[in-house]
Amino acid sequence: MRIALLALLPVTLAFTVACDTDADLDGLLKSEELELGTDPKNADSDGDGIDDGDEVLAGTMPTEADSDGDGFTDGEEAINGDALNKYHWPDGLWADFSADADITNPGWHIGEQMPDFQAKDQFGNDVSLHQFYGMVVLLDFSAGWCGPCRQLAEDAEDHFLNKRDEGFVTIHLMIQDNQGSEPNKRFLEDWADEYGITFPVVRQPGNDASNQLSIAGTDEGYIPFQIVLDQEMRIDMAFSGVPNTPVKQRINQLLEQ
Ligand SMILES: [Ca+2]
Ligand SMILES: [Ca+2]
Ligand SMILES: [Ca+2]
Ligand SMILES: [Ca+2]
Repeated sequence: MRIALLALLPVTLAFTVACDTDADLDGLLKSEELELGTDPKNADSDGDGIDDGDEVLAGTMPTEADSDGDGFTDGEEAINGDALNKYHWPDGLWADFSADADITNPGWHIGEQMPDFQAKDQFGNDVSLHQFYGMVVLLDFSAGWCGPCRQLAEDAEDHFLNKRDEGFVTIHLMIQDNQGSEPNKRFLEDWADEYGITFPVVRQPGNDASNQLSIAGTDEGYIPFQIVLDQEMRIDMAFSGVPNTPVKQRINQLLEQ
């Protein structure tokens, strides 16, 4: 009897090892997949375009297509987004956090929450201010003919890239083109190209947001004019002039809060 049991043992072990395989070729054994909650028969369990094993290596969630909750799948973020940062999106696309917006004190004065407004971006797509709710926003009112505006634009992209992963976005709202007319899509493209800009460069036909700020007296009537919005869309600071060091200092403070 004892002899028979010993003879069986290697056979049982071999059977167990043979079962714990990587049948879907995603780099994870069946036992590992069962522990993770992934499907051992499907290499890409959450259907985001990245295999389960690669997700484990990258630190993203193999059971959640959009690991950081910014609306873009891990696969969509693979080329030039960041699948682990909700404020870092694929180039040319903006997240939409407008569903989070909690506006109880709307208005155009300092301390009030800036009402939402629609605009067109440099790609011809619609974008709205409240898409960036929960982030610190630098809203820059500029025009093509305005030399000091161009001076500020020189380092705008660097500033954006340095701070965006902390929850910061810049928006250039172009109120006029080089000739003082309402800007068109082509002008926005040229502005973005000239300064290497990857954040939203937008136009608002009728310039209602700019007009409302003037009526409220928040805007002193000349550009470059910049507004800092806190994470709750409150108009925290208004500033005209170059350089805009106080604006950058205030943005740093808000991001640290
Ligand atoms: Ca597997
Ligand atoms: Ca996946
Ligand atoms: Ca994502
Ligand atoms: Ca992201």
